[in-house]
Amino acid sequence: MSALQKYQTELIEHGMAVGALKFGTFTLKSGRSSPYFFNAGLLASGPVLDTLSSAYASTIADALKAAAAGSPGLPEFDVLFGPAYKGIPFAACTALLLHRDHKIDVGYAYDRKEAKDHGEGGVMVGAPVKGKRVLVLDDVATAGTAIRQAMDTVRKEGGEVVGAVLMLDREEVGKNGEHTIAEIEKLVGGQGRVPTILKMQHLMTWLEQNGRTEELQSMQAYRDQYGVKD
Ligand code: OMP
Repeated sequence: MSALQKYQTELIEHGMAVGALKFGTFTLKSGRSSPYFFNAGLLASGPVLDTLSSAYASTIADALKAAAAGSPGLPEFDVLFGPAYKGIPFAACTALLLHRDHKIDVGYAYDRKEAKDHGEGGVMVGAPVKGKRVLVLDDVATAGTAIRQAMDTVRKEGGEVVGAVLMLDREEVGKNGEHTIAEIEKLVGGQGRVPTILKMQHLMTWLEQNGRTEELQSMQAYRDQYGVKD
């Protein structure tokens, strides 16, 4: 079991308190029946947004430092892209905190779900991504469909996706049996380019620390079926 950082415990406990992180039985977009679900859309108050955006910003800053020191990590980028709708406030707040707390200055952008045919037109709003190095920010990755879609949106607009940052890596395998995050890393240039705040194993550590044995057992059974091999 992996140790929990303070910001990881905070995010888990805030998530539980507002009903964003739930244990039970849930059908996922991929059709899998899961013993837990993390709905980032419910992380919707000032304090919770602070916890989440601070965690995104620290995760990005650490990954940039790692790469600068020659370890797997994130290369420098120009624009943070948060896909509509949930990604929009998260990208905006994270760009703010990268500036305020880490002295990292980047633009932020997001898309519209429906393209506009008048005014400024197009699907993109915010900092232009054309010809820019873009970091995609998203909430959860299971089979990788959502994150791939976000990457396609940026590429169609002429941006170069150099990495992605996620709130939760559910540590599942995709259709070809490979860890979803490893597949995405390959698409954006290699290991270390998709840092995540939380992994499924962190949720399991938290359940263990809190004596929630039944839920932990369901998590382990699910992981044995759909998860990466430990
Ligand atoms: P993939 O597109 O399969 O990677 O699943 C990720 C998406 O599923 C997210 O963007 C959410 O829309 C949704 N989701 C969650 O929000 N939380 C979860 O815990 C699990 C899922 C999911 O359906 O897999």
